[in-house]
Amino acid sequence: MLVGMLATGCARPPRTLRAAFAGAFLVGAALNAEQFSGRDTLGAALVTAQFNAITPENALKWESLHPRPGTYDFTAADQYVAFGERNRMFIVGHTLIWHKKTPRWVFQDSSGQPVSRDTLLERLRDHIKTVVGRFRGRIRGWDVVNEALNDDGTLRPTPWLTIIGADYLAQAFRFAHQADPDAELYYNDYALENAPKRRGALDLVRRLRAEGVPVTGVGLQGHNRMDWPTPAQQDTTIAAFAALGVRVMITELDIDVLPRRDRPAADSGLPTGAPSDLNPYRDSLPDSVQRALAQRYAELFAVYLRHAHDISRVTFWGVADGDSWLNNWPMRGRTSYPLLFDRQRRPKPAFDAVLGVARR
Ligand code: 9MR
Repeated sequence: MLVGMLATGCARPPRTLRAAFAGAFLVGAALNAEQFSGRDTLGAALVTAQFNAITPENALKWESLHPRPGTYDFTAADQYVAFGERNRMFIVGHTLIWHKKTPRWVFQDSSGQPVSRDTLLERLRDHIKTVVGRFRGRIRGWDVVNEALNDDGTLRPTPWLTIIGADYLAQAFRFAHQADPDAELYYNDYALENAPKRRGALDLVRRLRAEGVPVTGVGLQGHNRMDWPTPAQQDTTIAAFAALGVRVMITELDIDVLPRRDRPAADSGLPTGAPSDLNPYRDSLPDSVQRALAQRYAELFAVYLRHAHDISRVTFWGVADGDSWLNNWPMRGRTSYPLLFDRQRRPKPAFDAVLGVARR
């Protein structure tokens, strides 16, 4: 009977994201050390069942890998890559250049003065050669430059820009290409769905490619809200980058259901136990919001699927709600619900809604 059902196509449709979107795009998740070390057994099991691509949430940032001059620590990075290889996953590296999580020494000499352009370029070359070279042929795609743009589309005034100059991006991509000629190399940023920043990123990537710089993909991070971006903005953005001839990826997907108003400083926490309109769902998510989140995920996945030809991967920024950075942003101590699996690692209605899109 069962065999007959399978043969006639009446068997139950896939219950995993990786199977549901096979043939369309990879579905990935950002992993923390608890997951890729296997200490979080439930989390690790969910990852291997559901996903076929992984990104290290923090383990490959400069500060984690290269905390002091000449000192590299690959303990966590090696474990991350081994996890991906054991489970035959597409392994992403994140990230080579960022204005955050880069130790101060990188930009300073021994007396605390800014280093010269040549010194900083040499430090960058050494870092990229060492890190990308170590995982050559194993890490298949790198976020080479992360978040280099301001909201208005101009280059963000980071020490990379002020010390090296605007060609720091081209240099980073070239160093990465030398270290692993087969790796895909990405520019990754958030809020590219907003027109001014999108224009800046399109110009940047177009210019780099015209100069022969090996940029092969663009990562749209996808830190979304319930009302932003609209499906139309998402659609236009994917189409615009695809038209440049690069791979497009959704690289850090989540949807924030919590209110954003009256934003205190990022490092401030909520008073514990305080009733707060900034933390409205401390105990659970009301059904109405749960349904709205499911609907919103379905709406976005419908756009991704329409662009399956241009999109190579959709990666969630975390596995289950309890893991998400959004519990601590823009202030610490909130209870956030941005992903497809709840705090007990059970699938939420949003998970079924996303699978439903694949079946349409
Ligand atoms: O989720 C990450 C969080 O655990 C870190 O504390 C933070 C700083 O390193 O970075 C978070 O990930 C960011 C990613 O690396 C780049 N895009 C924005 C992500 C969310 O802040």
